[in-house]
Amino acid sequence: MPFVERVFSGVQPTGNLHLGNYLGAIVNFVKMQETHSCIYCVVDMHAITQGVDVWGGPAELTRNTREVTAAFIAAGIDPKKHIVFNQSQVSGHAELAWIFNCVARMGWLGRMTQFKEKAGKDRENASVGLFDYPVLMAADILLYRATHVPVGEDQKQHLELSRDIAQKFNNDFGESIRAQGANDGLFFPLPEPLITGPATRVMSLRDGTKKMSKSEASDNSRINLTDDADTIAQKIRKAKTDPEPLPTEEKGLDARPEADNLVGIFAALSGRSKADVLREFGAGQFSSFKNALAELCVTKLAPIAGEMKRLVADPGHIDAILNDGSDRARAIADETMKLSKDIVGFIRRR
Ligand code: AQP
Repeated sequence: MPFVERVFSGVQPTGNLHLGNYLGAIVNFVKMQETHSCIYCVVDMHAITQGVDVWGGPAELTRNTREVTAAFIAAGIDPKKHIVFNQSQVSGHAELAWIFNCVARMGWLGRMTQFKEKAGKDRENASVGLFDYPVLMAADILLYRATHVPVGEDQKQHLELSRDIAQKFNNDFGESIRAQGANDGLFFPLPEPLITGPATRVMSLRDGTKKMSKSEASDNSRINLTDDADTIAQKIRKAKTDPEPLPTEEKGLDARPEADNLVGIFAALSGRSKADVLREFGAGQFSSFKNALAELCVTKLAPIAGEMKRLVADPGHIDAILNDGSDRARAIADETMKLSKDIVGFIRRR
């Protein structure tokens, strides 16, 4: 493949960052830094795709943008070695999204399950932005010609759409791409999703069949990254379980979504396999397992919460990190936009 390997991923500043975001995405962001050049984005333009009553208005958006940035850094992302920035500071995201709007097909977007879930029955009233969300996401990734995208399992379908858009752009403009000097006619890579680890889909603590989510009304359904030790312990103690003791083998978790979820969380936080966790806790009561899980959660998350608190207390410092990251992101994005415009045939100032 002619592309330099590069990682891109994003998190929406929509409040209530939770254990699912952490284990499904942020932990992998941190890991990828060791082997790749990484770009991590606070996707504030995605955050406004639902009604203002949902995302909370300007002050809330600003606060949440700083909080996600703080979470990235507190979790171990290095904004000097890699790039951390907020999406709206780089206009290329919107510009490339427009070109991709003209490449993507209505039918492709109509199949996106996240839109169907979020729009619900009242589709006529959903914003155009919510429908178009996956096209903007493709632009986010391909603006940096990123090759690898660490995400939770819920984003798999959107990643497939990004690949379809990249492929159709390469096909539609193949001749023009070759005329720009790319002999193989490939301008955009087909980005690969990295959906790894034992917690790619962390489920609600109240219902093991539903994804842990920022927007779920019950705060007891999730562990927020900002929760204190007592709140974490209380939420784990209250987590829904079934009356059976834990199984001794992994296949015993089949058809037991709540037990499977809690064992998966334990495994992910401790860096062990589910089988290994069951070797220690299998056949025991949930109460003792829950005590151990609460302790583990507090040990892993309390330092992150403490560091986030320290960081958000200094908004000037956070904004400086975002400004610096945006400048470096823009330098890469401008190059892609310049070439994309030439490929499409837009006249630009030279
Ligand atoms: N429950 C989850 N388990 C594993 N990974 C998850 N992610 C989200 N929820 C889980 C991953 O976190 C990253 C950032 O997500 P996002 O903020 O961009 O979007 P989201 O999926 O909308 O987050 P929520 O919590 O699910 O919000 P709502 O309530 O609006 O639906 C992504 O990589 C995502 O896969």
